[in-house]
Amino acid sequence: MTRDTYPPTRQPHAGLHPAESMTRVELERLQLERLQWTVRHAYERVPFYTRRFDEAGIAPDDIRELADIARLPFTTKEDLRANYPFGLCAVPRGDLRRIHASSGTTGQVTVVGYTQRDLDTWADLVARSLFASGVRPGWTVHNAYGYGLFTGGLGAHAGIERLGCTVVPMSGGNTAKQVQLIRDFEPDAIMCTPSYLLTIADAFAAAGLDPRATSLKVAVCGAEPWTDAMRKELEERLDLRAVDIYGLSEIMGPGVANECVETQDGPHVWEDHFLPEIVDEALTQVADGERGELVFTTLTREAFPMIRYRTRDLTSLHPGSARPAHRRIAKILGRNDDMIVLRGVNVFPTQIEEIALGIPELTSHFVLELSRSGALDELLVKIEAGPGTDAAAAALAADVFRASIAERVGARVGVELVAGGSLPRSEGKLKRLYDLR
Ligand code: DLL
Repeated sequence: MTRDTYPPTRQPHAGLHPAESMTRVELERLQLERLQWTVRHAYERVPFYTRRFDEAGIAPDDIRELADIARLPFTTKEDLRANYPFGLCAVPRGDLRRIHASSGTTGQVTVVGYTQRDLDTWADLVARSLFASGVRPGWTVHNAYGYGLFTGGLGAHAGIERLGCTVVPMSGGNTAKQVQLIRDFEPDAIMCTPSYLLTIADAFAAAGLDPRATSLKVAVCGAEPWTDAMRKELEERLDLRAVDIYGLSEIMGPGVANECVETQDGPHVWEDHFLPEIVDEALTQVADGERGELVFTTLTREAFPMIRYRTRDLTSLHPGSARPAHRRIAKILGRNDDMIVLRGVNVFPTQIEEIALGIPELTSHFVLELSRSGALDELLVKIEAGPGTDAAAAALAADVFRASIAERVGARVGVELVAGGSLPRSEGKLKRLYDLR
């Protein structure tokens, strides 16, 4: 079974897809058609959804308007694990053209599969995301997202080609070679995690090279939470525009949402393919502008349709700006499973990052160590001071850092200055939190 509604044209090499300039009313009409298709497709093809919908007493014909989505049951990461590997697949195995997997924190991977049409849509949406980022056909794009089961490398790769650019399929790691090839091939844009871009900038500096003197004009960064303070740091250190790309394997991979370079005000969700909602802790939908957990329903996925998938990412929805019909998500605060609850206060690594980058003597190289003393949890922030900062200035900065965290986050934490270069450097997704309890 294929979708009955499909984009009228492929994403053009230059310029906008018709769906990007629709009115909100036109977009919602398309969303409703596609939601009805998806719900029926999932219900008829995936026993898990048949059972879930039957239990909830809802049938595909009950979806008459977009608001009816609130009657559908949620899908969670645990559901994906329980149906590992192909229980949620809605097409015959032979129709899958590719499989990706995301490594869960508990070790068990979750699997996603794509039909040819799913892969085409994905390439189109990454091309759309790159165009929104300011990348143009004919450019060379250095792709330092990891290749393999992770969706970052191959997902970005197909979109770079689809836009009509030259891809350098570098993958992650091997930082000295990244530096060398950026110098030799003179790419116009780079795709990698924000923390890895920082590692690359450090490697330029360590080699006595000016990171501001590269050919790079745009960095398309995502796959992990990062703050506007980090954006500023990257833009200043590398003299480029850093744009936010968001996505997750369960929904597609990179390119579910992307920021526009002209506004840099949070990723636009490509709502012709994904229907976003924000829910509170009671799993009730909240209004646009309010923060909660981001939930996605895929609207065109053939192989692995996802109904109300709970991402665990905390953010809020806002009206579209540079693409008026497509709502934006605010920068992700963090995942609710990355949240540290310290004596009743919620702490996110992004809050610490923002504060650290506001103190000139400190760097964004820090880790969080959670330990237990008696009945109480304690958080220690280990951080590197900037190169050339003398001991007295660094100690003073550490005091300011501790006090700012107490004031702005409301949490009492320990701060320990560690030697420059002693903390692990990112080669992809950065691990900030070490739970020693
Ligand atoms: O990280 C897909 C991706 C690759 C996105 C390359 C962007 C660029 P997963 O490995 O399944 O997929 O991890 C998805 O990463 O739920 C968020 O918690 C986080 N994440 C992804 N993009 C962003 C972003 C890829 N721009 C999980 N800002 C998501 C904040 C992000 N967090």
